[in-house]
Amino acid sequence: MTIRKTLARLALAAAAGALTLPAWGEESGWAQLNMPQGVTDISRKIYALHMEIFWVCVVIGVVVFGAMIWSMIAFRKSKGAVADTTLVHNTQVEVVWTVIPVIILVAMAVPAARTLIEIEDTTRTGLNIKVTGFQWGWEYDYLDQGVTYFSHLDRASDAARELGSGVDPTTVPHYLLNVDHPLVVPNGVKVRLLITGADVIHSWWVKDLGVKKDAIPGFINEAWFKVDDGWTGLLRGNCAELCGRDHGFMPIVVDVRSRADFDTWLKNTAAEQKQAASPGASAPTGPLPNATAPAAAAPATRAPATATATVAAAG
Ligand SMILES: [Cu+2]
Repeated sequence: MTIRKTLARLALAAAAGALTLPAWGEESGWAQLNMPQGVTDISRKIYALHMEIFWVCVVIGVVVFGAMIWSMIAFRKSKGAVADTTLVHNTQVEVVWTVIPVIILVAMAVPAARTLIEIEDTTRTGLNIKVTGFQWGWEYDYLDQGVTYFSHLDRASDAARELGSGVDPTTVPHYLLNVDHPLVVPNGVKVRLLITGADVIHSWWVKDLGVKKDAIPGFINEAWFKVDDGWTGLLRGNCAELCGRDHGFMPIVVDVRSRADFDTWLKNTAAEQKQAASPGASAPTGPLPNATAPAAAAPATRAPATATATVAAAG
């Protein structure tokens, strides 16, 4: 009786907990259970494939388990059922149950292969960015513009995650999902990523872009995305390869801007970095070139203070 009471109480508590779950990311409710549709043509094609195959699985599951359960109940021994052997080694039946799965597999493979080929097509890109994963953060290198900077977990999350910090993580906006310097990209432009690792294997994963690629030391993996024309905003992602102690503390933020905004940002950042690197510039640990800029613009426009110092501090 007491066990039953305890179980009932636990079930009630679990139900109450499920109803009051905090919102995670942009999605809420049932959308959290499914993969997102994303903001690129490819991410929507991946979603469509996922749904198509999901429904194929549902139909097969219902038909197979339905027939199985019905047979077990309707033709049980206690009802006096006798095994029917007409289907054993029946050529017609064997042809049918071979041909139907082949048709289903081909119907799934054709659109999947088409999308895969498109995902691998990294030609005709408008912007090339090298992405290097390291313990623990990301380095973004705009190859043709000479802009390079490091992206780390934001300070608020970093402070709250310390043992005994006294900070309630639920009070930190986008806890463990925010960075100091997001990857800034324009919309409507095909962006090619050259992904590699500096120490161990990481994986650059932003679900809304439909990109998840391993960052392997000594190898360069390619990926690309083209955010819908006119879409602006922040996208969040994570390292998707268990890479060590702080694997959970190297999020990814992608700041998608209009073409004009992006060009301005790139020009300013390139100028700031050039100035910081020139002889006679202030010491690397000094204030950032545009530290007085409005707070709203700060995260993306700040030049990376010097990467080596920051990386060393992070380890
Ligand atoms: Cu990692």
